[in-house]
Amino acid sequence: MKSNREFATLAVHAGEAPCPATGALDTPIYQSTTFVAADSDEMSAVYAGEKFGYMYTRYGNPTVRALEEKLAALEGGEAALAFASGMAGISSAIMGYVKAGDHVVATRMLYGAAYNFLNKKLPRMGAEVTFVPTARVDDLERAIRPNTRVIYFETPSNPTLEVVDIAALAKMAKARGIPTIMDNTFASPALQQPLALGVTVAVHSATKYLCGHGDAMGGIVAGPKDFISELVHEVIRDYGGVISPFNAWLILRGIRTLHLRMPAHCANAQRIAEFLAAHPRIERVHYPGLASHPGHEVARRQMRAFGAMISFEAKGGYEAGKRVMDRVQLFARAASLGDTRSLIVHSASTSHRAVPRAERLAMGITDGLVRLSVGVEAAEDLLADLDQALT
Ligand code: LCS
Repeated sequence: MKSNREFATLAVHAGEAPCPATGALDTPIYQSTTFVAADSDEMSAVYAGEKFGYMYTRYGNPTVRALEEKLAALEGGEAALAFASGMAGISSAIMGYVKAGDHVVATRMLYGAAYNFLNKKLPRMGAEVTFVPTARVDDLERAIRPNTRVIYFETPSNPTLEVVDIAALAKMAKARGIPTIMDNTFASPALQQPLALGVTVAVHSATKYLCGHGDAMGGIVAGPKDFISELVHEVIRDYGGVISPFNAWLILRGIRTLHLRMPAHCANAQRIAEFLAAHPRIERVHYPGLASHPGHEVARRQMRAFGAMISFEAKGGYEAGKRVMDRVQLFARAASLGDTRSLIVHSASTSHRAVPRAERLAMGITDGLVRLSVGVEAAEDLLADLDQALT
């Protein structure tokens, strides 16, 4: 849905309207698996797609629809589709394009499960994937083959915060007629608008900033109407990764404050990144908001603010990283991100413990790497917590 309204207005209103039957202002949770037709002709018309109507929640649900319309508006896409989780959305979006015999180009710096899907599941279906170890558009272009069907990437990336030049990559791919899929989870549409920069399809773990409160899983795919319609008919109906109406409602509620939460997250993150960069116990800080970050200039061009994910390397390697995670008192030792509460993980001993060390190091995940998801608490309290944990 394209609209001239400002982002904040869309975050509050898009996709939602008072219930015409009861006047309920908030979108009801249509906790129903099935919907009744007036007669056989009406049901037949709905099944045939000749008449709009709900039949069965895996095929569509009014609460889920509200979430999809809100996201289509926020991402500036023609349409959007909600899924049970970010991974349900990501795998479905990729399967929406790729078939046996096709080739995919992807950046190597990806969320682990997205990498595994591309690396392990797609080859089983007869497709090939080339992973490019840098964020450079030239390197991605060199990996293209005549049968490359899609380019998949993520920026800023999880957990090393690499930045890809979205407009440059989209332009190169478009010139070669190859669709692009971009994971916009770390930035959210409040900070970064991939479709406006030329990307074909934006995907999200709605579990993160969109929901914002760490209480519901969800995924979003936003892009061209034809593609979304194909996903509805060819992928979600048969693979079944549909979101529950209650989770869709929680995420809808979260999104209404996305434009208020993101600046607070980002302001805290900027202060923490600067504090860490000057700290004697820290080797290196990865945050696109620091002038020293290799992607800083590109991030400045394509992001409204630099996000609230930071990773840093504690001096002293594995044990030092683990110690910081063990000593924090306010940061929660937890996976996930995008919560109002600040979260911390030492990657090598937790999320990446199964990845062989050489492979992990090649991904930039050093022994001492610690990832922060900076919440919306008072910055002073977060800084004091990190300071006491480091010293
Ligand atoms: N994309 C990114 C960038 C992510 O960080 C995640 C999850 C996903 C997709 C998948 O979304 P989900 O299916 O979980 O909704 N990231 C997680 C993380 O860093 N720790 O735990 C989950």
